[in-house]
Amino acid sequence: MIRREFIQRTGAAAAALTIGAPAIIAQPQPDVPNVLFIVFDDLNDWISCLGGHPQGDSPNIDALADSGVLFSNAHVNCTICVPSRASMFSGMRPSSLGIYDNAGIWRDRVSENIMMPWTFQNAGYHVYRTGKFHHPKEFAVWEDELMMDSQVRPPNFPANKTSIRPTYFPRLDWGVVDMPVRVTRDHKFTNWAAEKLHAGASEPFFLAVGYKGTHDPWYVSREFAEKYPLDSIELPDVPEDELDDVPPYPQNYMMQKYWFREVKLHQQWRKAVQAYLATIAAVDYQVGRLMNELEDSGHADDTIVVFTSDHALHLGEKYNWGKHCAWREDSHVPLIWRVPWITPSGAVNNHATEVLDIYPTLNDLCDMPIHEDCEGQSIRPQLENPSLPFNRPAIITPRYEVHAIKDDQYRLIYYNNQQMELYDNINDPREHTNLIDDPAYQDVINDLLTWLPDVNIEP
Ligand SMILES: [Ca+2]
Ligand SMILES: [Ca+2]
Repeated sequence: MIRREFIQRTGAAAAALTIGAPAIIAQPQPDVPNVLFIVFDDLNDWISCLGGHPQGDSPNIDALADSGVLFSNAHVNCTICVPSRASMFSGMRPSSLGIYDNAGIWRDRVSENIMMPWTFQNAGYHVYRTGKFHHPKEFAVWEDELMMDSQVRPPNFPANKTSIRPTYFPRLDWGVVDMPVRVTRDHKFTNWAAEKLHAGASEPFFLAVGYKGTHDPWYVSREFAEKYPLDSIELPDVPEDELDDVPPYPQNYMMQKYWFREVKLHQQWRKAVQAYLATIAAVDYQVGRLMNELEDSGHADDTIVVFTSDHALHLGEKYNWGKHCAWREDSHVPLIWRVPWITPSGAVNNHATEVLDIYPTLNDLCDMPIHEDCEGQSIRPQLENPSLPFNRPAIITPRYEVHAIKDDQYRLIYYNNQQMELYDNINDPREHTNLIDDPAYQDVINDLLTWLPDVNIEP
């Protein structure tokens, strides 16, 4: 089994690297490193190394984390696809771009010359892409690419056999399908990336692999769904009074309560959770295949691997469904770095950080200039010494003039009508209790408010 091979290999490598503590870096630095950038679509923290769901099972992602540094408290800067990716690939905050939803067009706001793949191309890299990277349209920067084709609709559509008809239909669908893994898009993305690696992709290369499987609708091959029998599925904990302390702004404008009501009304909650867990397992399998191919290609020792997701999502938490809010369910994503000549293996950094820093960190590691409007910062110090904290909180901007300030302990959410929420993530990791009206926290609130962005460009 491919995934087992990968775990065994990385396990052996990790053991070799961690004899004695601290871990010793074994690899010499290449003259010019390659980059493998893996971006998931809508993957939350339900992978096993983050533990967001007790049944999450992602042995290959875990093995990747074990071979590098896992940032366990990483957050996206916007909680929906287009603005999140525009921010991640420009190194600029959504509030500086003025892009807050999927209607935003980054080309109207910034030059392509500062966007990640162009800068790598300008630096002499060969840039390749498969699957979803920029969104919604891709551009001619790629030397070669495999487009993100449409998902195969199962013959028994809708797979959940319900009459759910919210505006989001037909995406609000899921189920077990008799579709072999080899016909899925993600499998083809892996095959294509493997071909690039094995065919002697011209070096240095920047290879972007954008897996789609965790974006709904969730159609899951039987072999992955069977790991999650329906009657074993654990549902998210949603206290009855959960929304009593949530201010009107998010309740009125930021929640897809209707979708969740529909899901429950049609007795689909458990089935959707099952399907999402199974899609994570399915895409995790692809990560294992991809990492094996990287090893077999001979590029593993001179390639930076960075792994993340464009945002997370709710499956019932806060009586909500989907994304685009300011809570942990929307912003908390996996972030893994493996830089064989820098990162120790099996290290975890638990400090709050933001994906905005990926771009300048890649620039730094590849000895490229960081563009002057970039608002991220290189986290090379944390890659070299993963116990180091960061010098600022993560800032999540789901909407115009709406920000969450996330530091190591707290999440302060500020809405543009000045309603706010405050959660203590150490004592209340699921953010059930809003502390905003408790005078004991006034200093904490005042301190976090100083991090609100000064610039808020209109959409
Ligand atoms: Ca997405
Ligand atoms: Ca609550």
